[in-house]
Amino acid sequence: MVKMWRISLCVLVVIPLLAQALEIENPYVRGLPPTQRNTAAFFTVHNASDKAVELKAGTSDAAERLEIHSHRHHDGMMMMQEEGSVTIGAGKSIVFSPGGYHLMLIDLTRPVRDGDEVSFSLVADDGEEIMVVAPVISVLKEAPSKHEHTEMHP
Ligand SMILES: [Cu+2]
Repeated sequence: MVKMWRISLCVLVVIPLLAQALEIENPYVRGLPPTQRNTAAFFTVHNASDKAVELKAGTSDAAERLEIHSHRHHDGMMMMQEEGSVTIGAGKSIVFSPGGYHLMLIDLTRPVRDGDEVSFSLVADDGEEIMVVAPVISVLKEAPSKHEHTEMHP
């Protein structure tokens, strides 16, 4: 009984700490042919806290490194550009989606096929690491994007 009590106390204490300020919704990783060395992850990140949070790329079990990228129009072309971080205002969301912000998985360490799972993380400015497990969805199943044809990378 003592053990039981300890466990339930633990649950009571831990849950409020796990009520993260940041919520990752609808994550997925783009599945590409195995010849591709890089791919991208997409998701919506919501900041439920009352202060802005700065997010940086963390690590992944499927890539050597991660970078946050955005797309910019430059001389009529869509170019992608590395962002050191993104800041999400209090109560706000940022959508990572094809043609916009995305988390690049660079130098894949294993194939990422449709139906696989990939984990990746994001790191908040307070040092908290947010772990995400995302399904891989083939690029062929992705909803068409009006920017798709001008993207400079997979
Ligand atoms: Cu990119």
